[in-house]
Amino acid sequence: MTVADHDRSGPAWAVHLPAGTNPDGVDLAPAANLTARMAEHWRREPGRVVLADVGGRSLTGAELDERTAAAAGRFAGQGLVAGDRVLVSCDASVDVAIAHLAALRMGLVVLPANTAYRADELAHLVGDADPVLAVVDDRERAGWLQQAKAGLAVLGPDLAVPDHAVPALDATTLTSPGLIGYTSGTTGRPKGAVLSHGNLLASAEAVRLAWRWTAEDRLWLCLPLFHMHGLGVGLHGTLVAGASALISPKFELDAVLDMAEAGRATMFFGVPTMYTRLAASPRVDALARLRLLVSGSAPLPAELHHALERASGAKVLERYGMTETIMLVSNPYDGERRPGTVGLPLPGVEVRLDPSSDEVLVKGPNVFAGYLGRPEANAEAFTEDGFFHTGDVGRYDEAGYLQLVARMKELIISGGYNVYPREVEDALRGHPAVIDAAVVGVPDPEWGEAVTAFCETDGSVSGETLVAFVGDRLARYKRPKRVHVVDTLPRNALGKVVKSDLR
Ligand code: MCA
Ligand code: AMP
Repeated sequence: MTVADHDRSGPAWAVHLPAGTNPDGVDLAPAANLTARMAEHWRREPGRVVLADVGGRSLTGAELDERTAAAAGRFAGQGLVAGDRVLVSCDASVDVAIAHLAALRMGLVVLPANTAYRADELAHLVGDADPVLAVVDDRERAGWLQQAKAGLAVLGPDLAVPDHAVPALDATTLTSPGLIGYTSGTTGRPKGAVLSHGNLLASAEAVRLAWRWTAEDRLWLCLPLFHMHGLGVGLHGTLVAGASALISPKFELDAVLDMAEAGRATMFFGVPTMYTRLAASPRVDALARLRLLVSGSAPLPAELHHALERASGAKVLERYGMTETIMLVSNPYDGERRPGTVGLPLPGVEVRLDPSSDEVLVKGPNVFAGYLGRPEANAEAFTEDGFFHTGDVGRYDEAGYLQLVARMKELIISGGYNVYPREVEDALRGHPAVIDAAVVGVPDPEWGEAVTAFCETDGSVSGETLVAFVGDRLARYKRPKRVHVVDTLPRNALGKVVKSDLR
């Protein structure tokens, strides 16, 4: 079925529902908050395994219920109360999932932070959101955090502090904040997108319905748990569906193929860079054993979609999301999956294109209410009738599927990670030999876009030195893959660098 075959009288998203489902009966907030919804499953089927890791550890629903309650007690013992903020920066593991869920259950607000962040990037988050405690799995990052805020309490993901009385659990409301996801939005330094329990629950419910996610599913979860893809979709989606996830701290090609061959999982979520590597493997046909392969966070080239299908028979399902909105648009599970498109709005989501710019505007229970402490940015982020400006430019294809054709925001997406040119340019300008710098994304077969810098210098520095210089200051994935030292940057009559000439 394509959207053209679909009954147009209902919402556009009804195409995602199983045949015979009445869209009016869809409830994207079927519990008081996100964790209450998860806990329903733990109580109903206490013996079902819900989380496992590649090391062979596994937890049933009853065990996860108990472990998260105990972890909440430990947070309480450190003096934390509902509404307090906790920064979490750890490689994916069952322990960090427990700490995260415990925090949500007792009403703490989680600030997930990339483990690649360096001192300045962490200091920005700490200065902006003022966490009272950090959960970190690395001494160097713990030290940077404590430099940024003297006296900040830091625990490892095992929360090795004494047990304490368990506070009230699952008692927040749908409007209570649950997560603050840092993203640069359309401009400037990273801003904290405040996502409520209602936003997180609505998005998890929407993908549960659209992707036919059931308790029988096992997700191979090798995405980081500090971005919405791994956390809001992978972890929350699993637990809202009453399903299970196998957590791996790293994407490893052979591990994914072994898992698929052995039938250890039914679903895999990845970024296009992962699919590029999978497509190059002679064992890629193993992917056909999975019920569902989802791609997102960056464009999946249509040729890659076709190559994967030719080699394995699997048709990857591409979807579109953002930190501020979690999941927005998806190709249908049952209908046609159209390569080069992101599909149709997910349940509850309204999408429209700005008539003058074709910018994608969105509204729905999944969309955040605003950035932390940024009244000006918030005023610009929404239309008068409450649609959020995504900064992505779209158009509809002949079947009514959304295609993302450009970005209005100055964003480079490398391997599924966002890199803001301004941040890299500022780091380069911090080198005494650099007069000016311009950073662009250059199409790249592995990373999608490769961060590439052009620098006007005094002649005393090499490109390699500048790459290393940036690498010491910013997360390493932001480091330019190439720095070109140039005599002059192309500028327009106003003196502004013409980036299109550089690309
Ligand atoms: C690692 N490196 C990178 C990247 N990742 N360089 C550029 N871009 C990257 N994304 C560099 C490292 O700095 C290192 O360089 C070298 O590659 C090897 O590092 P390693 O960690 O071993 O790399 P990898 O394991 O091969 O990582 C590639 C990856 C990873 C698996 C594709 O980048 C990844 O997990 N990406 C997914 C990110 C994600 O979850 N995005 C979702 C955000 P050196 O050795 O020189 O230091 S967007 C989102 O959440 C929204 C809601 C959405 O729509 O999903
Ligand atoms: P983030 O701010 O990290 O949440 O990144 C969100 C951005 O990633 C979106 O605004 C899009 O530009 C991009 N994105 C996510 N999924 C897709 C996709 N399937 N195709 C193209 N771009 C995507």
